[in-house]
Amino acid sequence: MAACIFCKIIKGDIPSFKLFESDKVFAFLDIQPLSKGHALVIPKHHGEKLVDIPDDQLAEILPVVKKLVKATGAENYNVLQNNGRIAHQEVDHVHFHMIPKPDQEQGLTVGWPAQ
Ligand code: IU
Repeated sequence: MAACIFCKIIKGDIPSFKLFESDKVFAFLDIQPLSKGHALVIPKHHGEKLVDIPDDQLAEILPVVKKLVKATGAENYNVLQNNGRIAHQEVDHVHFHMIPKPDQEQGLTVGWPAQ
C-alpha cells in the first residue's frame, strides 16, 4: 500500500536497520526502542490487523521472532502484537514486537545483527 510507512520500509524507500528478510517476512529495529534490540517483525503482505494476513505469511513470522530472540541472548522478553487504536496500535500494518528485557546487572550478551 503506497502510503503505508512499513510498506515503504520493506521497499527500502524509508531506511531501517534490517535484521531479516525473506520473500514473506521483514524484520527491523524499532525506531523508538523500549530496550536494546527491540525489533519489529512484519509480513510483507499489507494488512492492518492480524485477521487480514494470509495464513502462509503468519506462519513464517514466529520462527523469525524466535531467531531474533536467540540472537539477542535475552532470557526475558515480551512478544506482543497490537490491533486497533484502543489496543494501542499506532501503525496500520501488522507487526510483532520482540522486546528484550535485559538483566539489569549483566545486560545482553549478544548484540545485533542477528545471526
Ligand atoms: P504499535 O504496536 O503500532 O503501537 O507500535 C508501532 C511501533 O512502530 C512503535 O514501537 C514505533 O516506535 C515503531 N515505528 C518504527 O519503528 N518506525 C517508524 O517509522 C514508525 C514507527 I512511524
